[in-house]
Amino acid sequence: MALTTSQFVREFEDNALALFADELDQLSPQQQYQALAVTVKRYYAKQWADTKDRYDRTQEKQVYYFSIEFLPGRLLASNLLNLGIKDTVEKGLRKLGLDPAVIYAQEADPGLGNGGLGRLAAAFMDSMASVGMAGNGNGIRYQYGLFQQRFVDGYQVELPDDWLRDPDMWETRKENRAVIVKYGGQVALRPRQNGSLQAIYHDTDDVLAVPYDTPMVGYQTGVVNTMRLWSAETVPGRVHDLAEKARINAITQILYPDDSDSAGRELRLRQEYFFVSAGIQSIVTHFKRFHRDLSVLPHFVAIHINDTHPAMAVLELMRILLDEEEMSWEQAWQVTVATMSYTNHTLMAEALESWPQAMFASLLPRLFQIAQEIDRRFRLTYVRRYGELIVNQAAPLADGQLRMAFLAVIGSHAVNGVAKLHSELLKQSVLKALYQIFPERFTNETNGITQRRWVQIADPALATLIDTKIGPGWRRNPLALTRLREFEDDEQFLTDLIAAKQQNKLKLADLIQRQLGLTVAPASLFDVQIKRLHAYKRQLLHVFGILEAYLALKNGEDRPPRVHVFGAKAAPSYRYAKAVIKLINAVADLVNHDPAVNTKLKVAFLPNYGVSLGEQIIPAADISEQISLAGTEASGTSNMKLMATGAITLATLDGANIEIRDAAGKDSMAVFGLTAAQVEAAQRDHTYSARALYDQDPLIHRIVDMLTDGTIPGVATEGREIQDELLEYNDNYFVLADFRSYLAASRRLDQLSQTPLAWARLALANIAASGQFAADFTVARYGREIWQVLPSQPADE
Ligand code: GLS
Repeated sequence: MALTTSQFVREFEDNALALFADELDQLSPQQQYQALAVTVKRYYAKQWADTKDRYDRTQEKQVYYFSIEFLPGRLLASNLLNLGIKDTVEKGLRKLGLDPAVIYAQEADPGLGNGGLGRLAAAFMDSMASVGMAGNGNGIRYQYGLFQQRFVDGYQVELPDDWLRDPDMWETRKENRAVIVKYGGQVALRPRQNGSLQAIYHDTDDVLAVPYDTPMVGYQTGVVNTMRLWSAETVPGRVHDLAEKARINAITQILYPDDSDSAGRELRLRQEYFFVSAGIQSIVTHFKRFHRDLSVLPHFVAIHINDTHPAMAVLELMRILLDEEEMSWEQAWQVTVATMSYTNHTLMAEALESWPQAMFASLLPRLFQIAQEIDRRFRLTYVRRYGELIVNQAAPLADGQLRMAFLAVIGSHAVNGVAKLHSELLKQSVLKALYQIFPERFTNETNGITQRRWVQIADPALATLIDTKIGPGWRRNPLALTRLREFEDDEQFLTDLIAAKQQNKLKLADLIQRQLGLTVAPASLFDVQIKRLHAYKRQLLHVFGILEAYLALKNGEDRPPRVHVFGAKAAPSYRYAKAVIKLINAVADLVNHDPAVNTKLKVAFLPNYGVSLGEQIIPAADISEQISLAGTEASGTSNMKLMATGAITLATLDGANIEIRDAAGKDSMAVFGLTAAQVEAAQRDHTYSARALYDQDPLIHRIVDMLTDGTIPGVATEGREIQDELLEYNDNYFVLADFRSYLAASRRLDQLSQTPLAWARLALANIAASGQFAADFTVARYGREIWQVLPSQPADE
């Protein structure tokens, strides 16, 4: 959009005055932020209204992305960038004597997700608007996001994430679009005249679902899509006692702080039904304003089930089509399957949700009847062809449980994993039986990231440098980054790349100093691992690498200096993960205070990792640790963000690491460890013995002993627990098995760092190859292959 600096300054001042009845310089930074946000809101409001109006007029197919998590990050800078007015606004702010960075930092980072899954959902929203697809988010407006993490004496302490304490400046409450969600009660079925059954509900608990809409501003497309988050309230005019009110408020009060762990609690089930039912009801209501015949729904609407949490969308759409629209079962089923699609995001058994049938039936009696009928028809249809065994393995109801992933596959026309390896493993393991029955439904859609946030906003030094070589075209079409390959022998450019990275490292060093009181040398290698804390991600392997370096340095060996940067939250109930947090902090204490090593080795564990902290860490990384046990990380996305800003990946052949290596070239990644097939074989044949490695390898012996022999102060309990996991429970994630090979790969990086130009060349290869991992391309593929919607602004892939 066209905006001059002076126009912006005038409008900003006006808005500040109107909001706070004061001049700008009298306002707190938070008030200045609010006035600025209001100003920006005015710049996109018309585009937002126009986009909605256009969708209504043209009836272009709408994608509804159902996700229990969204992690959009701060939106101010992103909205400015996408509107094309970031430079103008920043110039205006400076003219007024204001620091844009200080104002940006006023915005709360919406913590409405745990990790990669929620961040991916938010990236998809940004990308759909940016490629001109009609994408709508549907989720929960949690009053409290994921906890704020502090460290006290090295232990994780969880504080409430009261992200709505200052108002969310972007959301708009849409009272006029509220719907009622019903729980519990009884259902009676009565035959209708046309032979179908009418469901009559008694004694239900009713909750009002009020939507809050947040704009998803496309990157200079004029498209502004909507992310709709639902909040639970009491139904006006009904009498509720206090306990009932509290029960209703609880539905959208907190985000479950679990990632790969299914919380398995009734409240979670209520949450899931809440946003699913509200979302489907509002889709159908909106659709009926324009169409009489619901059988054409799949031509105009695609509903995406992001992981199993919204899988009951299948049941809810069936309920509405059967009970409210009086469709026959056959027709309702055909419409539902054609409308739904499903992404699986993990192989972790504990994350594949299933609900005790009794619990499900009492909270959602009508949905349970529908699930039973789906199960009955599924068995009937396929048992003759596939046999009892396979049908039992694949059916939604078994062993007293309702298995949501299976329901999602049966009720969808397309199912995908999130990286090539993951999509293959799905077919061979958890969804094997269903793959035999519905092979044509299975596809792969490798995850993606938004270079807008991670490069353009978070790494302006790199972004401007790239512009000087290939022009700004990559900002719209990240594939243009491949042209950077032409400069791999341009020493001046490589030197400039190093300088840009150095500038980012200085900034991170400053943050580490401020947050931890720890001085780190920006000339060191910054070795970064940022992700949820989970045994399979193997932060422990990284710690063992640090301990090996510690021993070597103590022994007088010389090593290039390294700073190990961690960011990770552990689920509050996940004991092992919390033990590893304590261990990392204790190792940090040990090495950071030991003058014999601390000029060469530092450990910085920054608390409260999230999108905003990621924006500060990622551009400063030299090494990206992607070291999960092969076959366990579905895709990973920090691997893509870190490569895009020129870190070199230290990785197992897991998740999307494999595709990153294929894209950037074999030598551009330091690969180590067992392959997924090797791990599978070792598990199947029981050939792995951690104890044997401990007994045979003196270095492993020494390091495992360090957990309990007092070398690392303060970890008597945690060290013992971790040691037991390794030796008594045979090291479920093969940390010891991969340790030697991890070390060797890490030492290769030490070697490489001795030749800065060679290092920079590999960094460049990674940056140049990162374009294909743009979420813009990922959503375009989903559009083509799954949702049958085309981007209106195709970037040339
Ligand atoms: C996850 C996977 O663990 C990640 O590997 C993946 O990148 C992400 C997005 O697809 O989804 N699954 C999950 O439950 N949490 C994740 O972050």
